[in-house]
Amino acid sequence: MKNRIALVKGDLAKMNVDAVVNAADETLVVGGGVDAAIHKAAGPRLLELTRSLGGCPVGKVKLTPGFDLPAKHVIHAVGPMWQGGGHHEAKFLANAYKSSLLIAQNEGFKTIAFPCLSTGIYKYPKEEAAEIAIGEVVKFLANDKSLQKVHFVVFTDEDHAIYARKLGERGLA
Ligand code: AR6
Repeated sequence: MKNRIALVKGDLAKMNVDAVVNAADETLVVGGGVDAAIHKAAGPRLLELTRSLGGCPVGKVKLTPGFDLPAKHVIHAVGPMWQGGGHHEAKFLANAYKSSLLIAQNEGFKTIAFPCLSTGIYKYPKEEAAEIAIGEVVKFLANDKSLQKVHFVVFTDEDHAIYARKLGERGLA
């Protein structure tokens, strides 16, 4: 398990993997944060395509090519907006990770990179979100033989510290 999980601090849009997961919103039309970085690096063909997809519900994903990104594909995952915790946010966030992993498995992808879904503009508490992210990936990898590497790509020192500690506690760092 340990060698199938990596913690990276940096820009998700620079990851050379089969798929990067984008923190999208339900419209799939360009926003801020990591979504903006992905669209900037992927070029205008990505926005042209995502505009035509009819959106995506919270907790679900849609797959596109990566266009000008180093990544071959983008899995557009819609995480929940934090509303205090009583609106099934944890379930929706877990579903966004699960749906991303499932589509990667179905497509035969070997490598995937996640940002910290929902923890920026959507304000999901970072600790709780990291627990869900790591928990879902570990659960999935335990029953999967196809994915070789899951990268957690963190952008801030704070997220790096949270993930390093949580992975360390599980013997995965
Ligand atoms: N590489 C990796 N991580 C990044 C990057 C980057 N280039 N830029 C930001 N992050 P956010 P959300 C981190 O706000 O909270 C968009 O407008 C950031 O530090 O991108 O799910 C969508 O269209 C944070 O840890 O996504 C939606 O409307 C994480 O990425 C909305 O934002 C997620 O922050 C989604 O909000």
